[in-house]
Amino acid sequence: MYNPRFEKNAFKKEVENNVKTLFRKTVEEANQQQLFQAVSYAVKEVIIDDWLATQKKYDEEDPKMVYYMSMEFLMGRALGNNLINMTAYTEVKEALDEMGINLNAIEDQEPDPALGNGGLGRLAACFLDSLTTLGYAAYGCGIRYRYGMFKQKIEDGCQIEMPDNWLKDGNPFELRRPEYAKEVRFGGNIRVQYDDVTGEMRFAQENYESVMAVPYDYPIVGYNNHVVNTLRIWDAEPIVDFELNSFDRGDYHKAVEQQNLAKTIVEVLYPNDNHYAGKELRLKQQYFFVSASLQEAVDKYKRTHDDITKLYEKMTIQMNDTHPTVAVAELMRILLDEEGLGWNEAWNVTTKTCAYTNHTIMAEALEKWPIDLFSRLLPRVYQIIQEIDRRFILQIHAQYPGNEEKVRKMAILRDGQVKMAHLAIVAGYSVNGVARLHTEILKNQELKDFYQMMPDKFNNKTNGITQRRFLMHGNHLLADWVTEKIGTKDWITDLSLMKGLKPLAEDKAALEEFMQIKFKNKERLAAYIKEHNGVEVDPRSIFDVQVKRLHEYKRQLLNILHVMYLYNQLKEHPEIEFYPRTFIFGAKASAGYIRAKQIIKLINSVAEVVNNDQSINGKLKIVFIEDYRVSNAEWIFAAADVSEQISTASKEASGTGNMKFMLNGALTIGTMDGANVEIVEEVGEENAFIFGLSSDEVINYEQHGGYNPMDIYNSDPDVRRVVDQLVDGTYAHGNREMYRDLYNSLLNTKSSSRADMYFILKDFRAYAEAQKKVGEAYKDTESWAKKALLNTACCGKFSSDRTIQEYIDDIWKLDKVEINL
Ligand code: 26Q
Repeated sequence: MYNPRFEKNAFKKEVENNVKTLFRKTVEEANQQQLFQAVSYAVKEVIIDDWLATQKKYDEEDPKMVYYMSMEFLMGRALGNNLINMTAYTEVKEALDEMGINLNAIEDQEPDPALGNGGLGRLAACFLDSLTTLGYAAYGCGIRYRYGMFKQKIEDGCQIEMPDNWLKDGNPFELRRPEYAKEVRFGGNIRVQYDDVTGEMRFAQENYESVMAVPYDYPIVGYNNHVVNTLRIWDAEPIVDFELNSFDRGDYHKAVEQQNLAKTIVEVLYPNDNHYAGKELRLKQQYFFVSASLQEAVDKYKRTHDDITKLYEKMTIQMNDTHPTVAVAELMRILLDEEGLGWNEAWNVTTKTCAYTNHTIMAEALEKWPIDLFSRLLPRVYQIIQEIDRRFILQIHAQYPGNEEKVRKMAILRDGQVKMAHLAIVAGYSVNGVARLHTEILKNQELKDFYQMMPDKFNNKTNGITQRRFLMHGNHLLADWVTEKIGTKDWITDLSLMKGLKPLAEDKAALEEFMQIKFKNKERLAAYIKEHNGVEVDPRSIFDVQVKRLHEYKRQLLNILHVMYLYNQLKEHPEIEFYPRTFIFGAKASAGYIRAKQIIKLINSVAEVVNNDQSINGKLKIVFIEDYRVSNAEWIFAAADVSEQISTASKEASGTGNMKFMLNGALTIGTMDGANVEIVEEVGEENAFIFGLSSDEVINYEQHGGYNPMDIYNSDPDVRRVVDQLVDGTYAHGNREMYRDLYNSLLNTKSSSRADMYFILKDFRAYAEAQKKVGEAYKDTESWAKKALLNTACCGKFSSDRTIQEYIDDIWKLDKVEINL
């Protein structure tokens, strides 16, 4: 497609000129990083026109917009993705080729903006892509962390965390917007004043510390529609830099304090995934970006509207988990204290504006802030929460007279804590889970009392992923093939069209082409592994992949114990028929999560032993990919034959990696958990390998104190053997203590509240059986190809475009915008 905005010669000139003005160099002299910058600025130049046009359109049409508030946006690299969405990738690649610049090489120069941990952060990024592609007005609101997710190095099999200074070379796509800076206040005390005229109470914060929140805007480019939305992430700067006059220059101490506060607030992303740590700085971060975003949102509204009580007609706020939930109290504060509304009016606006998405039922992930900490840091916001709580308890009493049990279970303030999920549910007009099963568990177990009291708020929005990044960009061979086979590119914005591939399941030639593409992607990944791990893997072997954050509930330990079991089998019965397999892992562990780090070490230890054992003829290889992140994920999904989705049933709210694998034609081995349930529903149970306890069974065991893993240990010699190998030195150069804690976690009640909390031994046999079926199925090349192709063909439901349309229809009710240039 000819794209006049990327007229070749003009674009080349622009790149040349950028190299000159930015670096005082010629294209020949510039290094790859400088070329990346020069090209990115040239691309941004084109984006800016659409960005302005979009803004103009929004000003004219005044559509309702969504503010997606999230502590995390795991964007991944921008350059390639922007080019794809501008439908200019091929042309720009050609233009650069002519200049002797390799687009892929310079794409690789871009630091991966890792402003997120895992699923929740990546979901936010996919949502912005879909919102913009569908033509809806949206702001992403978050934090511009100086250091994103740490870089992972593996040394001696252990994870080492290195700082991710992603901004060190500057970021060509960002735009600093100091004109929208907002002051955010912490601590101090609240003084009540009475208005001389009206006698009304006014609340003034005194003796507080404050910082200036300064926004940086990132363009979010829609696919082929000229719509550009904004990700607005906030940096903190000392107030003194802004208001020299109002600042008491004598107070040097205070100036330094403010400097420190500003620096520390945005310093680093907490690398916890599904784990609440109760750190004061984390609460500061939350309030910091929420307050700044809300102040700006209200200002923006007021620039063109005068009735603040109608705010909810023009904007809605989606809270990505409880992390930004302080938004409900901050919005109340703005409406009460700054806009002068009465409580009922303010509450009416707030409860029509805020909505909440829950991403987990893991108890340790629930945010419960100690009241003393919370009230000290956010005194006025705390007062408001007290009043919300007081009124809510009255409501409970009215609905359940005399039922103190209900109050105890549902109150927002209880046991010295502020329960953020309760606040989000009480103040939100919508509460949603992220997969059907997850939402059912919320309604019937975790949030049952709330569901009974306010059933209409609850709804499900099964997650999705963007095919633009995870097929078009990550797997262009398959993308082109799909276009050719279904005869249209429209799947790029309507993934349901993938079902047009279904008839090809009976077309041998097509199946061969499909598997040939898979093979090429496996070769590409094998080369990456060779370069980064120094391990030779055979692209003809089955690529069995588990990539996701490391967490006990995700059961990487089950996977590696099974690999140990396979190895034992191969050693003992060298004659057995065994299709060669490569087990690929990628995972970061939270820095403080010791047991997760032990599992990483174990995987690497098993890899070392197995990969170097000549006697098994390379039939088994294990690879731990260092620094798993969005950019290498794109290649990994493209190359996978088998997708490991083996969480303890009921624990994984949805999962989204599972969908990326499916899209790329991998078969799922998994439990009936999260979105796996819906994946199997779409593709058919015969095209996946489902095993293990159901969520009902798990929940039932949990309600009865667990199960006894010793029964399995004593009765299943294969299980016993691998468990014993954790403490017999096999994988620890003779050291029997190295994995003692993992051993204890499986067998010993003292090491954790329950032995084998995640039912690893309980599910082991079923998992091994399912894996056996994988091996058998793969031998029948044609039948495997069919199953793989059907996974790609049936993935339509799992586009984030579908998810977003549901959010819009059921929750946000946004107005669609069209840009005609
Ligand atoms: C909380 C308090 C303090 C510090 C950190 C945190 C914290 C940070 C990140 C708590 C949770 C997270 C991330 C959770 C997450 O990624 N959940 C995943 O969300 C995905 C998108 O909905 C789902 O697909 C996954 O199933 C879910 O685990």
